[in-house]
Amino acid sequence: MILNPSIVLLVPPGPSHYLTPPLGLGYLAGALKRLKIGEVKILDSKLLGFDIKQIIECLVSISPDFVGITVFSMEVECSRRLAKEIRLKLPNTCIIFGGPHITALGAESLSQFPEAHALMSGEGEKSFVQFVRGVVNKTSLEGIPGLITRETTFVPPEPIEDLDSIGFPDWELIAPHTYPPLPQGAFFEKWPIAPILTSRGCPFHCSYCAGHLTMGRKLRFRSLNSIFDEIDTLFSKFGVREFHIVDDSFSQEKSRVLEFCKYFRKLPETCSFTFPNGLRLDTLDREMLDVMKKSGLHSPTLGIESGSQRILDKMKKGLSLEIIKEKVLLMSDLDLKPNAFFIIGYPGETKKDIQKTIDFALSLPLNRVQFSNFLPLPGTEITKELQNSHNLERIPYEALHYACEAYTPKGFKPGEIKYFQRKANRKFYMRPSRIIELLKSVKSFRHFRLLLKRMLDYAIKF
Ligand code: B12
Ligand code: SF4
Repeated sequence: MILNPSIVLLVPPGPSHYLTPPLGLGYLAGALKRLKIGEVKILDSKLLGFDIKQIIECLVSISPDFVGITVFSMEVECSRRLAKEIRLKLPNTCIIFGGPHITALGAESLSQFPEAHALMSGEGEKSFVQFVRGVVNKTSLEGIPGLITRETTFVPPEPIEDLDSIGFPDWELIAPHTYPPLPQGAFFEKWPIAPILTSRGCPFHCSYCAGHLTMGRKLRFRSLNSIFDEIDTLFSKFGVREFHIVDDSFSQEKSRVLEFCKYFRKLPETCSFTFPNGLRLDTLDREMLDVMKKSGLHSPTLGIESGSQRILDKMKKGLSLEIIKEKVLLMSDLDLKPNAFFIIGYPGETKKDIQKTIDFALSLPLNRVQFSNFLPLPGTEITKELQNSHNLERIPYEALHYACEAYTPKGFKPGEIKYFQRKANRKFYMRPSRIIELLKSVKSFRHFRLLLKRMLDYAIKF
């Protein structure tokens, strides 16, 4: 029996430019720590700039009993190679995969990861603890929600109803100040930054979104006390001054938002917060936005997605162009400097629709935008539709990244969607007002260097 198992939770290398503390692994480490299970380490190979060889060297020096790897769909290939190497060099280490890709594919991903001993679908805080305990104590692994192995019967994952019961991420292991000043969205007001999750789930049905696969459609809230405790810890122990709320649906309950702001304003030093993943527009009103602005909100990102009503309807976005315009103008009026996400190349889209999206983006007082190419993410409604209608023979996992053309809609030549993406970016950013604003948003020489490096990398790779 292993008395005090050594557990390494690992972020695999990958093509993404994003570098933020891995909240999911932080939560898993927090759950293990609270129950005093094992010696846990988080190895963020993106942060360390490690390739597979360096990861293996590091793992060999630790010789862990368990390696838990988080996988996004675009990282399947390198995660598979990584597992192969781990199995070769550390044959006694138990390898388990989890994260959005595993959750989307379920048991189907067993064949993608033949070296894995187990996979975990859904939220992992409770089930991963049960799994580690089961392996360590050599007890049955049957009945653990979300666990996928070649030997056990699959029981679907169970959403964690009482979010307070799982506590916080283990921030010691993903300390915000160790991450470079290049968060999601690349710009910020204050530093250091911590991502924070105040709720899980989203009741909407956007057809391209995979969020509900892990977090479900039912909104589950943490108590305000628990959120404030975490903010206090991050503020006083880790010096965090900006909070990036990564909820899928933060603004759904107005009274909760107002309470959150009331507390946030009382922090001993002025702090800022924002929503880098997208804030639902229809739930926002002037009072809420005004209070959020006075409490430290800056440049929230909005999920606008399209300037064509026809495409918005196809996406099941539940938003009209009029509402979008009204809310963006309201935000601009309050000097909130909104940013926005747009999707280019959605199935069924025409060149006219794309032009409408570009024109719409240019017509709005937006601060920054991201034009992403449409990603047929596994398990989403639109991907299933494409598969069922034989319009997507194979999901190109390695291309499931906003900069790649992972899908070319009918009526377009391969590469044309990328061309429109570049055109949209050029049209938006090559305006004096945007260039000045971007330059004004650079915080330091280090920030400038990192931005430049990312831009060059982007130009070379994509
Ligand atoms: C915040 C966020 C980001 C952040 C941080 C991501 C990170 N590394 O944590 C940033 C900005 C970096 C990001 C980037 C991208 N993202 Co993102 N992101 C999210 C978002 C909104 C929340 C993720 C989060 O923090 N959740 C909270 C934590 C607690 O949950 P979690 O990370 O899923 O972890 C839990 C479980 O998955 C599981 N688990 C996770 N790992 C492991 C490992 C083991 C061993 C076990 C047992 C369990 C386990 O247990 C954890 C605790 O419950 C989700 C939407 C959503 N609702 O899930 C999209 C989402 C995960 N992102 C998505 C995508 C596509 C991307 C990008 C590829 C998009 C792009 N622009 O190109 C990039 C690239 C990411 C990368 N790998 O570098 C997709 C993923 C789909 C897929 N099949 O891969 C999602 C689902 C959104 C969508 N579009 O539908 N993202
Ligand atoms: S895109 Fe946003 S609003 Fe739509 S279902 Fe996903 S998380 Fe919810």
